[in-house]
Amino acid sequence: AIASDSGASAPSPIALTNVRTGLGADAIATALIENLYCLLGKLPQHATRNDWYMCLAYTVRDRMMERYVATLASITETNTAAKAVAYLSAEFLTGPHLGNSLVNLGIWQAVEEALSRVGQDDLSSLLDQEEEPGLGNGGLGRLAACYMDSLATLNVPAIGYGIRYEFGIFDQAIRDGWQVELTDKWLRFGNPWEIVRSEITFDVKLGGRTEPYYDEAGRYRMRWLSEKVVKGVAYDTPVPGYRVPTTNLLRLWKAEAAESFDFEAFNVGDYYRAVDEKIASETISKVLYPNDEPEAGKQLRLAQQYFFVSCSLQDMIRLLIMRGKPLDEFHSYWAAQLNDTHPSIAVAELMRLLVDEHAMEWDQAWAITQQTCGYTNHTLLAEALERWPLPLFARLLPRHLEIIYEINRRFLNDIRLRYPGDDQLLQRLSLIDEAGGKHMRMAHLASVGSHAINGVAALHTELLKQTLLSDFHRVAPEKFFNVTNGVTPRRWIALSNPNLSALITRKIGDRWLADLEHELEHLEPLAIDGDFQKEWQAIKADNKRVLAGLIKERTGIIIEPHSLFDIQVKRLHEYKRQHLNVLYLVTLFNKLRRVSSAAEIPRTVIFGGKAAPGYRMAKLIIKLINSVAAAINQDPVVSQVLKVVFLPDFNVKTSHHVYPAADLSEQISTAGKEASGTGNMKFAMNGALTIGTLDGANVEIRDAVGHENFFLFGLTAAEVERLKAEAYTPRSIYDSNAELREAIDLISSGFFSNGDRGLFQSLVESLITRDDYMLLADYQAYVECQQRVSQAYSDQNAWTRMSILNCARVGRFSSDRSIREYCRDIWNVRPIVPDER
Ligand code: B1H
Repeated sequence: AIASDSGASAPSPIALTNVRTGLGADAIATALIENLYCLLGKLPQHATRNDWYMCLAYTVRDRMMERYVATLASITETNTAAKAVAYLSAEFLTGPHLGNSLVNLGIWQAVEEALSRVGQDDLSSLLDQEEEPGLGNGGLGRLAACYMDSLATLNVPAIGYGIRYEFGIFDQAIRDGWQVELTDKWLRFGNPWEIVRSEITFDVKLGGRTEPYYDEAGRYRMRWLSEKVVKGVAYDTPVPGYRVPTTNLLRLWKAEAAESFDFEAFNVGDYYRAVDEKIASETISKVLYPNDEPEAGKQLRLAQQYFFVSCSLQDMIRLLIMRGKPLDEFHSYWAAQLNDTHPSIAVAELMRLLVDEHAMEWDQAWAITQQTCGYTNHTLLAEALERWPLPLFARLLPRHLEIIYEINRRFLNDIRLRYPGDDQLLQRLSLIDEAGGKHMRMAHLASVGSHAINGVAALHTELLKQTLLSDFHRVAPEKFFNVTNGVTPRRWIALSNPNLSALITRKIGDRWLADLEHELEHLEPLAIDGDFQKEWQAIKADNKRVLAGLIKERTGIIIEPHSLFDIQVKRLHEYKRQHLNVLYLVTLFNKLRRVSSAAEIPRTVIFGGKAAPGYRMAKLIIKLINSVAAAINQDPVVSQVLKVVFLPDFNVKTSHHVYPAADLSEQISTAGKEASGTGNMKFAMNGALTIGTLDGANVEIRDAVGHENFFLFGLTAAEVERLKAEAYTPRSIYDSNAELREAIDLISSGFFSNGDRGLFQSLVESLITRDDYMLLADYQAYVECQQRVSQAYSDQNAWTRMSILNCARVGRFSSDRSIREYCRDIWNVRPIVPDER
């Protein structure tokens, strides 16, 4: 039976061949014309490209509804035992929906055929119409989207809960070599993928004070008299699994005024104040914070977090009650995963809902909260750890502050019993940092309130246990798990690299996209097959031509498709060391100006990525890349063998063309700093070789593909720490390495900045005097490793063999594997088989 989300029983299932559901070309063609007419009010002869995109999107969405409704029923109906996952994340970087939906529903060809029947021959131009929802900064938000794809594909019922930002991550333009930020108006032409659930709304209180009272049973209780209330409205986007009956949902909350008019103000004639209130409420879901680090002390950021967490938990309780289950079984029906600390206020909010709103005893509420929550840590960087100044926290969430004090009191008392007299330990574990101005430590709240804590790659989890959360590891080692990140092969191979996908299917059958872990390795024997190598090379060459076309269109730079495509795409950050890559480029430039370049392997070095608007050094690195690129590209000799490109506005959509075109993947972070990385996996799946440090998931990728098929360089995490402890002096490296000095001096000289010697001075200074990220320590090893890359590339057959092996051996980096591990180790959830519905 199919039930609606409102709990009412629905009419019997609609026939599969209905014009709104049929998956064949006939039904789709009819539906296109009908939707164009009924939803957009257009006849085919008047339809614009965007009209066609919109009616195609609606037509595809229609085709998900039956599975969507049925999946939802499995978590709303009484008599179902299925435990569901609530993935709580401040970011979901889904990327465009259309192409992915066609892949997952298996209707790509039917849609192409239907389009040609209605006179539209160019599916790719319609795919291009879609404005991507940029509701995330980078890896963390994209991981959440990959996990939603895998949850659905594995038939695990799940809801992704987050924020429907009106403005996502900014669009990046490059002017005079500098990054310029433009607002992302992704909703400008409407969003055909979402369904607004005007009836699913929750009130969220903010500010004010608390007050004790005695309830009817004479129990001493607390109530929260808030200063204001905002309303969250649910916007649902279906998430179809890959060729399975499950279609999950992404439920994003939009903030609205609790009352669209403040009638009291209106009645006393203060119409403008009434409207102001409305605007203030809507501000909460207005814009994504564009930093890949927390915004220190920003009240709005905390309000965003609390807003979406409160709506989500209230919704989860509503759904449980709808299923006819008692509240004390909450944890048997929900596993809530906290994607970093951004949703960690969930620990206190669930306690508040259970204790204050539903009158549950503290101990029982605490047991439920801990059993429900799991916490994923994504970074060890000190500056990326969320801490809220207590006064700010108290002002916005006075009741939660009390609850957290009580959680802390009980937690520390328990520690006192187990470790008598260790006051230092208590201070280090406390949820409150008492040093300086008092702060709330959100990673501690998440750790105490969860039954499981995980890092995102083996090395990262080890470091997490040894450093950031070592005390928590000491007092509760059983809570710790590793779940190495993964990426969905549906988007990152099938959709982005259709030709490679077709080749793989021709050779090993079509099961690999649903079982990458076990199937992809069947490619291995083909690595030495000459004919297969030729086909592999031809596809890579095609993909490089496509990217070359895109680069010409976006930057005007003409690149040589036969050159080695050496690519570094990721957020700009000093620890990711894009400027180490630049130091190598300047070194190469110096060398090529001196000696004949004839012997050099031609390279195109491509950068892409956004810098946080307030991160000055990251923006300066973008300027440096563009300045060095300009000098190299206009040098008549050097540009014969070397071109450098900064591809503006790197996002999910652009990235579809980037990963498949790479020969070399740059993963060169300072060891110990990149928690996992996920771009490293996308590149390898598409046959790029990696040049990288022993950091994040690189370690596991290298083990998987074979050490001989990976270009390793640089210090290990342990060596970095040791060197730091021994008083690292970058200047002595600068003094003793002539090539390095020449490169740095050329940057200082003003050569790349029209004689302006001041422009890059702060960057050069930081390298020579502090070099927090150890570029100079790794410089020589990197340059030499790049020489090994060039040599290896000169033997195309050997390179192709390594490329095939890289792809064939990275099956375990599918997000399906990651999600299976979360299900088994952390969530204790099982797939629902279709006939259980
Ligand atoms: C990652 C973040 C992050 N780690 C704060 N931490 C943010 C922190 O808006 N904020 O405040 C946003 C993002 N993002 C990344 O997560 C890691 O750097 C990558 O190494 C990792 O692959 C990715 C997914 O686990």
